[in-house]
Parts: sequence; C-alpha cells; structure tokens
Amino acid sequence: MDTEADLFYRQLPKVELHAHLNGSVSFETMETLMKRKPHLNIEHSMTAIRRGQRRSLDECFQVFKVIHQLVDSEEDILMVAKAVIQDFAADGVKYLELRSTPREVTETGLTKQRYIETVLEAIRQCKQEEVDIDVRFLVAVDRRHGPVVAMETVKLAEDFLLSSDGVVVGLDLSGDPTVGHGKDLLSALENAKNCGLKLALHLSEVPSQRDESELLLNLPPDRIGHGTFLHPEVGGSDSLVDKVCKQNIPIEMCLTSNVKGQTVPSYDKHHFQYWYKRGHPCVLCTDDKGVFCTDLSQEYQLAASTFGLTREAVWMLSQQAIGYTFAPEPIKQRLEKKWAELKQQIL
Ligand code: 6MZ
Repeated sequence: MDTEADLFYRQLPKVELHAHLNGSVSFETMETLMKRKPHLNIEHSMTAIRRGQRRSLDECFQVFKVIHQLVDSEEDILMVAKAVIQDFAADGVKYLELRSTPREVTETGLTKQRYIETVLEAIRQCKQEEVDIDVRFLVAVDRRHGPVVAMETVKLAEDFLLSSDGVVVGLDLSGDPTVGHGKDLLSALENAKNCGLKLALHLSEVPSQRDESELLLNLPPDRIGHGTFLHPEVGGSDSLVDKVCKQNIPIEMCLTSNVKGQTVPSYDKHHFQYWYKRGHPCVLCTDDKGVFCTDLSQEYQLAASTFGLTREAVWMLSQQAIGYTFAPEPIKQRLEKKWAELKQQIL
C-alpha cells in the first residue's frame, strides 16, 4: 500500500516535458506486444533496466532497437501511445509533451506520415475518452540519421504544426549523443525554428558534446534535454553556463535515466543540484519511464529525498513547469487554475 509520502507525490499534479514514446512503454503493454510477436523471442530483460541495474548509454540504445522491433505497425503505435498517455494520467500528470521519431517500416506499410497521424489519433481518442490530461506532441529528429533525414523530418513537422490543431508544437533532437555532430543538423534546426516549431534539444548528454552545445545554444533552443555536462565542474565551461543562464533556457532533468545510463555516478551527484541552487528553471522528467522502470511521481520523490526539498518546494517545482511548456497561453492559464484548486486539497 502507498505510504502517506508516496500518496503526496502521486496526488501532486505534474507536468511531463521529456518523454520518448517508445521508451515509455510499461511492463504490461510490453507483455501484450511480446505476445503479439512471439517469433521475435524478446524478453523483459531486453526492454527494461530494473531496480539496481545499470547499463552503458550504448547498451540503452540497443534497448530501443529491440523495442522498435516490437512496435512496428500503426496498430502497435496506436495501442502503445494510448497506453502511455493513460499511464501518465494515472500517475497524476495533467500536461504531457510526448516526443517520438517517425519511422517507416516497409513490411507493415508504415510511413512516417502515418506514424505521426497515428500518434495524433491516439491523443484524439484519449481526449474523446476524457482521460484527464492535456497532450501535445514533439516530432523527434534522430541525430544518427544525418542532415537529409533531419530536413525531411522538419518539413513533416512543419506540415503538422499547421494542420494538427495545436497538438504538434515542436521538434526534439535526440538519439545516440556519441554519433554525428550538431553542426550538420544546424540548417534543419534553423528551418524548424523559423517556421514556428519550438525546439527541445538534447544537449551535452555526454562530455564530448561541448563544441556542439556552444553552437546549438546560439539558435537558441527553447528547452534543453539533460544538459549533464554543461557546467565547468564536469568538463563543460563558463561560457556554456553563461549562454544557458542569460537566455534563461529551462533544462529537462531525468534523474533515474541518467543514473541508470551511467552518465551521472549517483543521485546525489546529479546536476539538478547545480542548476536548482542557482534558481535556474529546472523541470523533472522521466525520459523513458518504461526502459528505466520509473514514473514521474518517483522522480519527484527521489529529487526531494536526495536534495532535501520541502513539500512546498516540490509543489513550486511542479507548478513552475507550467511556464516551460510549449502550450499556448490560455492552456497555461487553465493549468495554473487547476494547480491553484488542487493546492488546497493536497499541500
Ligand atoms: C537520447 C534518447 C534517449 O522516438 O522511438 N531517446 N535519445 N538520449 C536518451 N537518453 C537515454 N532516450 C530515448 O523513442 C525512442 C528513441 O528516443 C531517443 C532515441 O532516439 C530512441 O531511439 P521513439 O518514440
């Protein structure tokens, strides 16, 4: 049974801004997918990193390859996206920005266009079924695929920005940070920005990305994913910190993901501490709740216990995240109202 402390974090209304669709698939949904495709011989140990386990970042990226084998048709995507949205809602997330890399799969007839349309259909169905969560979508560019694909993806994202009734709000840059260089993707990212897509970029997830971050921070991005190695203590630089601070760019922080993926040695060494102490905009996120076996309530609880945050501070953290969303102003106001109403009951 939940303790009183657990209950507080579950009831806390939350904003999730960094969630990769295929990394967020729950154990139960995985089970269904594995039963659908028994010939693949995929087991849970290949799709999730359990409590106490750690992997290298490279091994984490192998996990996504396995999951992609399991999720390769419109039918799979619809099921997975609906289930992920419902999971987040059940965890008390009131606003979610989901991100995913559109894929084409010849064998199942899946195209990138249909991929996005199917995710949007899942969002529409959840809304129709009155799931208590507002969901927006970021189209993801996988850096591994290079500049040509990045440009095509931006074009696709631009089309949906215009046609999705405000559901597609931005572009994510993600994928294995040890592959490729951001300079090759700069033109695509500039195009995205110029057409009104908000930019959420994975930056300095590994130490070797310093020059790339210098360059991409000039865009500037609207939010930073991870930013683990931006500050000088871990091999970043004052110039990077200055750019982030001067432009007040919110950072999406994923504690469990970074510890399990071993880019951060332990929870108490997480860079959340560095940025939070400076009063910089930080938002707690899950990254890949399925792969890393976590949820957003746990992430808040972990941050609170590791860094000694009071409940009032935890509340502020979740409320301030509303300001870092890519939602239009009236939606932000609606969320603020919801938080104000719930505060009486929960805090
Ligand atoms: C960078 C990550 C990531 O797009 O198929 N992804 N990229 N760093 C991370 N830290 C662990 N976690 C996930 O979801 C899976 C994809 O999201 C990106 C990778 O490109 C991965 O293939 P989608 O829904």
